[in-house]
Amino acid sequence: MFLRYEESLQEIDPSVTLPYWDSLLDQYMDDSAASLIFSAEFMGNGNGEVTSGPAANWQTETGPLTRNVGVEGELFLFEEIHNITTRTRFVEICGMTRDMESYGLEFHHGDIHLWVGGNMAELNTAADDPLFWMHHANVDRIWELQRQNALRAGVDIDNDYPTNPEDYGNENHAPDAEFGLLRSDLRVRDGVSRSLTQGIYEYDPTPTCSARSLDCGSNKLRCVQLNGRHMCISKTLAEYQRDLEEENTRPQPVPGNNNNGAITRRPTFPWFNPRWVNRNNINPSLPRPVSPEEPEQITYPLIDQCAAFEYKPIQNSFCANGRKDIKEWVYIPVRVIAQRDPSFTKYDSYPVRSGNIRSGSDIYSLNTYTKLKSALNPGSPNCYQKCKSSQTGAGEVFVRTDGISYSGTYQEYAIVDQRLPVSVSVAYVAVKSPVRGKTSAVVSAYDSCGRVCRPSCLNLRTKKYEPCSGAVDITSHAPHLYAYSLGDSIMKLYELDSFPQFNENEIFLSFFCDYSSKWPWQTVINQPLTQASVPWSRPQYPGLEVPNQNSLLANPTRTKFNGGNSFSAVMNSK
Ligand SMILES: [Cu+2]
Repeated sequence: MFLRYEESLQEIDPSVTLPYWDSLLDQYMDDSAASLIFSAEFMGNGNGEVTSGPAANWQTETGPLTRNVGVEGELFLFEEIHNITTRTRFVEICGMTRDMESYGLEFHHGDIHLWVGGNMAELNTAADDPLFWMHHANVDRIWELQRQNALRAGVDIDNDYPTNPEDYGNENHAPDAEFGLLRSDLRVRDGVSRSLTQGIYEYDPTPTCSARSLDCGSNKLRCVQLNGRHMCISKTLAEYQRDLEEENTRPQPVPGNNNNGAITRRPTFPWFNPRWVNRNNINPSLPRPVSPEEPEQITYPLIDQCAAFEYKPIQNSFCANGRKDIKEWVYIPVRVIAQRDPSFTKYDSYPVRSGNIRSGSDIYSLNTYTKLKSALNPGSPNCYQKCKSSQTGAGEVFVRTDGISYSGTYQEYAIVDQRLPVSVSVAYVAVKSPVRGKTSAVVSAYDSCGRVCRPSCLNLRTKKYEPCSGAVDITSHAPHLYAYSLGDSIMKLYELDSFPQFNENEIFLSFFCDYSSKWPWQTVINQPLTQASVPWSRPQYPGLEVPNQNSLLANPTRTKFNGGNSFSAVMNSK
């Protein structure tokens, strides 16, 4: 597909070659969203409507091209690419039922879609963003590195396409399915064959640096050392401009001087965070790469979990079934109960005992209260490496709606008090208006580290919340549990007559972000697809349905959330 794409571009401009976006260059920056790639010189701004760069003010079918970079998701990690490119069999990296977290190229590639956000985060609009093509060119590059490794191991590449339906997924990816792209002579399995991959294209190597050569080959990159390993990372726009200025004020070469006047200096890394620590978590039982390009002992930079961050606004597209209008949406309130993040270790308010400040554990910490701790019983689920935590104690919990009966998503976040062992907040999220027919949607919640929260729904009889799937049916029958605007939704929750009262019973969905290691939807797995299985499916209130298990249950053993099912369907990226 990429060859055809490149050929088409070359019909207009023969000098065009496809660039790939090696997002590793951005991942290990302190603030990846500040990368130079999101400047006018490269891909344009990363937040909200794209108004600079080559795609400035593009109108797509679903409205203006938008991005929400760095709000959720994650860029490729060094470790992920290493794991994938050291496999020798294609099935190891493509299967949805295999160890996706270690080797799933498809699985990890979806995190970048989410990280860019906006158009990129939705399956049907992702290709609107030019970054999509550069990201996918990179996915293909990683695949090619794996293929080269397989060739070195003597794998019969031409016959390496998986034949087990569990491995290749849906029928469009069956080995004998049609290749498409006007090539009726080809089948999907031919996509890995030598005839289609050898001698036709190659990938430029990604920039590297070493102790001997700190030059990354571009003045937009710099070399950093993390745990003894040198790697190139992108500059921010500010760093790039500062370096350019320095360059301009540098003494000009003096004729006859041997070193041409060049100043040899080690780069300084003001943003380098000493808290990036060594990690040695490679599974020793993993097979070694056939031709390891890395030294025996590999250490990976661990990203600071407590990096300072700013809340970034989210630009929703308000697009439902192709109609782009906030009037097509209604608002529902969602309660978020968040436990203190176990990795949020210290808030600088300490107990004083016998006249001394005891700074081992702050006064809010769960560790201080044995009874409370055993009642809340926090786990330690898997999460994105680069998750965010604020020193003020304010934390984000994202709440997202994905249409079932319509095409469209909505994203919002609640700000929770991370200092407290447990705190409550409300987010107002939008779903398609049910005025022209019942609306079905899945509501999900997860924190900035990708850890999902457990949904529960109000049982109107017992007035208690009970585990549910988060999938809701919303009808226009009265009484409405939705409002036509965010403002009206707030008005429904509060009685503002004299002294504001809060009507908890108006909130039918509640999420508990408890850092449990358990799969949050456990209670609804394998229940029949009927509304009878849930306690409060009364007609006048939103009913509940079990979401599509195949799409939602990407991997029941982990709680890292991959943004719903948006990117579980793209398999064959070549
Ligand atoms: Cu993709």
